[in-house]
Amino acid sequence: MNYFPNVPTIPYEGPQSTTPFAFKYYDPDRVVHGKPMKDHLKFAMSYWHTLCAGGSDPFGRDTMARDYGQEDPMARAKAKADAAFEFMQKLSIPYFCFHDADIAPEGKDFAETRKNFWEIVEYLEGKMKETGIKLLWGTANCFNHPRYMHGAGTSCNADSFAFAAAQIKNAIDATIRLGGQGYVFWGGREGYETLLNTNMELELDNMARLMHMAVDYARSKGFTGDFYIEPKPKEPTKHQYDFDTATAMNFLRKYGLEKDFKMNIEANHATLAGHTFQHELHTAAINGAFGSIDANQGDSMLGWDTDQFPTDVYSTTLCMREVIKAGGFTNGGLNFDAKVRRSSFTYDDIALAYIAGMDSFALGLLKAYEIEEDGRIDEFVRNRYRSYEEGIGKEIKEGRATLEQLEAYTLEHGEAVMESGRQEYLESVLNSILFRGV
Ligand code: XLS
Ligand code: NI
Ligand code: NI
Repeated sequence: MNYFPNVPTIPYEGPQSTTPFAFKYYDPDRVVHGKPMKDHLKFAMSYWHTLCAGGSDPFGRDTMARDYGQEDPMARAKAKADAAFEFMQKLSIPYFCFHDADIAPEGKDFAETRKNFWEIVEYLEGKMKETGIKLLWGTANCFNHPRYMHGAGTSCNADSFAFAAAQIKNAIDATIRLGGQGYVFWGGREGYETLLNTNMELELDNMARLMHMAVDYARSKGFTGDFYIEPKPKEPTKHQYDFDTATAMNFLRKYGLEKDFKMNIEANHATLAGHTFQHELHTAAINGAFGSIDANQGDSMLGWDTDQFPTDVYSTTLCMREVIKAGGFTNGGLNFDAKVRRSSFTYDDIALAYIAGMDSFALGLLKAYEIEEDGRIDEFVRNRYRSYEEGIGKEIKEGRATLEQLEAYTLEHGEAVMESGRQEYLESVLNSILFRGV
């Protein structure tokens, strides 16, 4: 069966190419700074948006056929897996990510759901062996079902908490079985609408208890990968507990989870929090928590999580600059947590969207290294802080200065002499590198 009949195996044709089904910048084996592009970028396909999402929104039903020609739910799940692997092979995508609920249908009770799930996990395992495609990370969908209307780990109802734990146990087992090096907690319903009905302290304590259980269990089963929190400030709940990286770091440190958890930063979640994508990546990196990336972009005109394919090359370049500075990915990668627009409803559109996203990050990678080689921006930043390299600045930086000493210094030296931050100049340097050759 061929689920993407018009989509060929996508070749690299170079920047001059006008072929829609060809990469213009992503050349998987091209060596960039000692490493093939594919190892720098570690692209992953999101099972949910790519194979499951049908295009519905609050005002309209699905626009896209996602039944893979099968009526029976288990037959459909297998056809969906076939489609997934056909797609990844054609696009040269080396990894995928999934929620338990993406891959297999829900049964009449948890026992049947679990049976369905494991049947498909085995099916995926076979496909992975056949193709060499790997699992980047796994997760459990603890937000869609009505039992999670009050939260999962932060639910007021202990049976909902228990159900979530049962799902998470199986999702961890599957992640380990399939060789995944990451396990994600995105706090879908972990937040609240009003303090009139909420015990925030208990909810947060319980969330931490669930995460500790997950870590203890996974480590006891030999999992050596990373756990990730995926921060998001709002949507679905008004106050999401994992608002942004700084908030999530505070939570991890309060509960002693910071050794096992890193961040999975999603671009659209960063912008919903009023931050840039770069800010979130940088905050994670300086806190030793740079982990993985959900690659997408929002729309500056819209205040919700549109999960669009990332095509803004400024953003992909600044992102890859952070990735390079953080030393590159270890267990993480670039997962396209992105979906085609409702009106881009054909199977071809999915491939065209991935090509656009992968090319944008490949270009971002090349441009990020050009920024580094150019050196002007890094040099400007270094020079801007030179007052901390000697004299009183050095005393401050090395922790020796006191308020009395600084008072005496100020009395002696008088007013500070200021220098420009040169933002506009630096933006023009960035443009000159991005559009070099015009
Ligand atoms: C939703 C999240 C979700 C996570 C995985 O906004 O991005 O897709 O990545 O649960
Ligand atoms: Ni995400
Ligand atoms: Ni999102």
